[in-house]
Amino acid sequence: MITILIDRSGDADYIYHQIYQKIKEEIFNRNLLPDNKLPSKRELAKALNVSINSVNAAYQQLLAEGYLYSKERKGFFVEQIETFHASRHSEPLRLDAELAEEAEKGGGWISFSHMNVDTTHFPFKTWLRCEQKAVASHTSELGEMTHPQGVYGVRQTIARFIALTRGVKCHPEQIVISAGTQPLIHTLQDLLPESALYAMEEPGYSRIYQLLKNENKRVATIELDHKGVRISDIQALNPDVLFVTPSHQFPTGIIMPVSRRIQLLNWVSDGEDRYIVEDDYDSEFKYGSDTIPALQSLDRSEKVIYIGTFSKSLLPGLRISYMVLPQKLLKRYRKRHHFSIQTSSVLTQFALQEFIESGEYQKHIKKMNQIYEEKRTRLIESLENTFAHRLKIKGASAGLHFVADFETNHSEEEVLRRAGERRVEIYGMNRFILNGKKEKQPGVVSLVLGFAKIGMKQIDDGVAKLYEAVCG
Ligand code: 76U
Repeated sequence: MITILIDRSGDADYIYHQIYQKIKEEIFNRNLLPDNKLPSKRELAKALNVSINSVNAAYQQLLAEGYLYSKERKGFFVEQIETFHASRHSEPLRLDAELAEEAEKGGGWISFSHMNVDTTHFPFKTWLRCEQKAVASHTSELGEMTHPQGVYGVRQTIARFIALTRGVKCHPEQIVISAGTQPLIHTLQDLLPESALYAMEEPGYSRIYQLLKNENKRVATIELDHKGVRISDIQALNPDVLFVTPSHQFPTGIIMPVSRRIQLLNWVSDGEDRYIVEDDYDSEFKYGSDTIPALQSLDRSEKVIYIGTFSKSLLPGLRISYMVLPQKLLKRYRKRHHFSIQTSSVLTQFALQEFIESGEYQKHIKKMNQIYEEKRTRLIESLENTFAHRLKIKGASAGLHFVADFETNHSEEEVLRRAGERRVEIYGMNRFILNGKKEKQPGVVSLVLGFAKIGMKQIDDGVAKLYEAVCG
């Protein structure tokens, strides 16, 4: 008979679970061997002074997991199971030090990160109302599998909206929604030829560069002049796919003038399988003039893949981005991805639809344009007052960040470390150098200054700390 010491104290585990655990242990320890018969439920219940129900529940669970088998009118027997090859950890599994994460950065930080948005002015109540409405109007769809490209009605809303605000021409059928730009690029590279040569702006968006490298794609970089990617370099390199951020080059902030846009479109239309990917990540914010229509709006040969996101205009935490596929690529998508499952939350998609259709989105963008404009102006003023001639600001007429060159005796690494010691969150240009060949100007460090998250009242303090980090 198996001996089991039943713990009957108040905080002990359920009795059936104690029996189950003990029998399992005995099987692993080889005290109970394959085909050994277990005591009958009645016998064991009596021996342990527990109810038959408890023993039955333990046996049923062991049966369900495959530790036991039963024979009619004969009882329960130990199943034939393999022994483990590896010996058991005697202590609880310890996390390797290099994998350990810090739970929180702690408070008191001033953020010049280009990756954040202002959440203090986000209309959370309105958003929650849109979610409520979405639940009420689309209850059954929330319990179903939706289209791999995203909910059709939501795509209709997005198609109408980007036609209006960005001049993007497309049918809802061409839109693919996803939980971020990276998964979209991941899908896209799968639609393009295996051997395609990709070209990216230098400096540029390293998370996409890295993603393509990880996929073993051929990726080259193209240097910028004051209008954006250099057309002569594109012609010399002859890539199949060109990534650009024409509305506000990431991270330098160059706004590509129409002359360069037309050159790019002529280049792309001259090659049958060439494509341009337009990453329009922060075009909602433009200071001093209206927003500039998307490159896709000028495309006459269906060669531009337009990518948009709600990460800057709403919240990065929503995870809603989308791409507009030219029909040729859409056909390939439909063939290869009819089995795929939409990654973005359906509830969030419906809430977004409600948010846009009710006019709240436009209202929010208008308000945030003003708020960001004020922060941007104040930050530039503060930087100029503090750094005077030791500073040069570039690319500040759009988006939520700009680049500034600082005269300093420190290296970029030192400046960032010194900023971190002062609890200032900021990123340097090295983050955006993709293939590492860029020449550095001695005595100058380029930093990317995001102004979305910082509070108006924190700006002077943040700049003073930055001064200590750069010039101290
Ligand atoms: C996004 C560029 C160039 C797209 C961006 C961003 O996935 O839609 C930057 C960094 O939220 P998603 O990405 C939007 N294209 O800069 C937004 N910024 C990135 C995400 F925060 C990070 O790593 O430097």
